[in-house]
Amino acid sequence: MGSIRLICSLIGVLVLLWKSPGFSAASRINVALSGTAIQSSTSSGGLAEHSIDGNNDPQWEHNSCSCTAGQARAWWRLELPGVYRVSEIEVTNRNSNRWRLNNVEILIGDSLSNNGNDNPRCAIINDDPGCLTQTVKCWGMEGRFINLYRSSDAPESLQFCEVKVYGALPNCAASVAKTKAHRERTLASGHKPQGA
Ligand SMILES: [Ca+2]
Repeated sequence: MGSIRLICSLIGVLVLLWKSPGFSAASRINVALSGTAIQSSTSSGGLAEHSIDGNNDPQWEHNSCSCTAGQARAWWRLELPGVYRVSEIEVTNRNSNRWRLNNVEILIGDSLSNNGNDNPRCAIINDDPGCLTQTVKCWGMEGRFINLYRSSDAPESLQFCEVKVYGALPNCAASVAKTKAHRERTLASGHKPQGA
């Protein structure tokens, strides 16, 4: 129990830091790095895990992009080590054949029904001509599984080079908030809080 409380406390501190002014995006934790990735099929050596290797390199030949076969309803799925409250997801496209990222849905949830492709949708993305890496806000949607999915029946390869996920374990965040509220009530009542 002690170690769980310590982990929750550390995550709570990170959440508070995250919300504090001046806390840069670069210092946030990309939780995708601790997950595992699979996809509907693999083509040309484009392994699913290439898109969670921490490398944004958009050049296909550098072996850091994932790629399915040309197929209808292609999907890629990230499994996180727990249920996370997801604030933002960054997706880095390839620097060629960029249109293949068009009409790709980002789904978040706990169900594996239809390979996770029935989970609630955070966004539909398209290639952004202005930048290879784009950020979508998911506003605290919760889930263990994050899918990138093209619902079209047209056979097409699903390709991209990196997916970064920013969020927190909701149970720990709730625990930290509950502890803080208890301490404030205790202080307001004039009693010295335990452990103070
Ligand atoms: Ca990569």
